[in-house]
Amino acid sequence: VARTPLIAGNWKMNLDHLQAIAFVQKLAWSLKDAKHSFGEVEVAVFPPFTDLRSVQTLIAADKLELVHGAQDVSIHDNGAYTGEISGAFLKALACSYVIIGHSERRQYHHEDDGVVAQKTVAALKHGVTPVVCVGETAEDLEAHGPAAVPVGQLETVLDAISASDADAEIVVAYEPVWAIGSGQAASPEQAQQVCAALRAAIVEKLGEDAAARTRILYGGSVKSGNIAGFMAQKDVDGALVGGASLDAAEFAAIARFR
Ligand code: G2H
Repeated sequence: VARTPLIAGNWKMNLDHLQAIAFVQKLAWSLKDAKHSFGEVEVAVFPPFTDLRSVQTLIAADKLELVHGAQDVSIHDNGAYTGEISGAFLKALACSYVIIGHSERRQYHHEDDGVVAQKTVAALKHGVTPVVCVGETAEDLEAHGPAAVPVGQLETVLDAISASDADAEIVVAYEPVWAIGSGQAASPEQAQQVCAALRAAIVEKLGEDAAARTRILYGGSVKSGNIAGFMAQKDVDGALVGGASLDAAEFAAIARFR
């Protein structure tokens, strides 16, 4: 199965809606001289919630070769949940994707594997593809080795998908917590080892076909200087980029990884 690579820019809590418009215009310009065309590589941006309508409108009006997604979703559909944003709202804003279970949400908002699984099912229910983040801390790595913790995190999500009648297309992002924003990326071989273990877990829980279709991204201090090494790995199908996605020329260079 040929999996379309996905280069995803997680803006985190950066750029307001006016800055977002200027940034996306600059990014679209920077991507114009990409060596490969949209379709061969999918490029996605993940702005804050307050930017989504502006980014959606700009992408549609200028027919930009970009898609957009959100950084989180509620487990609920609607109702008295102050501050929450439902999958239905994201779908209405034409979000293709939503990041779920980023380590910053796990750390600062105490999201555990159960909540991450519920959010994944909620996104699928509303037709927004979840980008499910998993990864080990430095302490996990020391205590359990490289793959045990991320595989365990993913298994909880896969069990919830199996138990629901949701359509099963997900994207998985392997983000070792020790590599996030640290400038110290995993090696391509380390990333491949864990991504292969994650794919094996998908084979076991959802079957060969689902595993062959599922894109698995590496995230954690990705930049234009190290992207090629990750993309050369058999089980790495793209990248979730944080800091480097806030520089349009640099992010476009990452999307031109070949
Ligand atoms: C990990 C990553 C993007 P960065 O959080 O999700 O950020 O590329 O800055 O390490």
